[in-house]
Amino acid sequence: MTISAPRLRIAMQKSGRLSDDTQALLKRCGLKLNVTDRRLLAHVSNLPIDIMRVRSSDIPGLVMDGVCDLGIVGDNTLEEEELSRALIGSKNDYIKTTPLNFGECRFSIAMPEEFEYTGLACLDGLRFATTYPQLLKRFAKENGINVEFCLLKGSVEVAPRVGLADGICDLVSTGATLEANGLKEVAEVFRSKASLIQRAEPLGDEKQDILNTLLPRIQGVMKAKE
Ligand code: PRT
Repeated sequence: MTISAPRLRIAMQKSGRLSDDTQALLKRCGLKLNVTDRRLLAHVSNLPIDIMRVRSSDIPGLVMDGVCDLGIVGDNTLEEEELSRALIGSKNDYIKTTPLNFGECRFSIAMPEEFEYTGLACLDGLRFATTYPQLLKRFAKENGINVEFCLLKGSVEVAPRVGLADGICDLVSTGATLEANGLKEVAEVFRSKASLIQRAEPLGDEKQDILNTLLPRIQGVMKAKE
């Protein structure tokens, strides 16, 4: 029986806002990978690395549970999962190996344009539609206000207009989506960008050697982009 050498497994978003930048980063690091839409586990041909292509929201859990050695994910998704798992006592540790310079956005509270915003206190008792309730709850607690939330996985900006919520708390980059939906940003809750994360348990010598080859390349690409 032949025992194959360990391969470093990296989780990345299959399709969405982080997938093109992640794929470009890996290619600029010299990884030869053949990504086709149907192949969810792509082999890198010139290094012992496999790329697992999944939903962004699954990446923190896959790394925290040790299914993947590394993951590239937005800090918003990462911290939401960390807080959610803490609530139910699930394993939620990881190492943030390096921040990456793409996927920048802010997680902000936005209210209808006609709302008279006078400070965080005026949001007390209101209801917000959001995809990241734990991040919002943490912010509310830190600022001494009580908020209610309703969970929406997409089209969050429509919630106030249809009477589902008083306001929203969502990711913003240009602000164009808020404007198009009659909303204004009133408070920034969290600043996010993509990060490379690593499972908390030691990788073992062979996988650590692969990471030691990969990491300086990632940092070099990031530096060149600055
Ligand atoms: O579906 P999956 O589980 O893979 O993840 P996802 O639903 O989070 O996917 P995706 O592709 O929408 O976002 C992936 C990650 O990209 C997010 O978790 C963030 O870390 C990052 N990112 C950066 C953003 C944005 N910018 C962003 N603007 N994610 C979403 N948006 C959306 C926002 O929700 C809003 O609807 O873009 C709209 C606002 O954009 P502007 O430019 O009009 O302000």
